Amino acid sequence: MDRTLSILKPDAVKLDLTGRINTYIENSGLKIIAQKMLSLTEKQAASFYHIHQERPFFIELVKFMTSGPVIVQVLFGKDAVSKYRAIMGDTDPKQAAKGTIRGDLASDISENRVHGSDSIDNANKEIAFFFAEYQLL
Ligand code: IDP
Ligand code: MG
Repeated sequence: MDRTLSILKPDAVKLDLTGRINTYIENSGLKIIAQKMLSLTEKQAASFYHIHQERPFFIELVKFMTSGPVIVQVLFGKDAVSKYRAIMGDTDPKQAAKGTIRGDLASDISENRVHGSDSIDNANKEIAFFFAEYQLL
């Protein structure tokens, strides 16, 4: 069993998609063991996404992630990291399979509804980040 860090991004909150997204998560067998609505500061968003700081979309990404409240979650279960990546679907919703969160509920690569950790190591780092900033767990 392991844990992964999920963020329902500002677009998901704005469009009232959080209940539907949680249904995808719960139907996959993953447990939502922590969940908190919060607003990221620019500093927090930039720090969270620091691995992308050289990418051309970095400024746009930080602006988007601070454009409204998000819901940060910790998901728990067997192979939680890879299972959540699978039900999220491809980063680009146009490439994402039907039946996935992004395939069904998103259309734009920059506003793709959800974040999920991409490795167990990064999941632990991301959970620790939100614990330190917000006592999420
Ligand atoms: P991931 O969210 O599937 O792990 P990453 O490559 O880690 O994808 O990118 C982080 C986030 O940056 C994406 O979810 C998306 O919001 C944004 N992003 C990635 N690629 C692009 C792009 O080409 N244009 C605009 N935004 C992008
Ligand atoms: Mg990523």
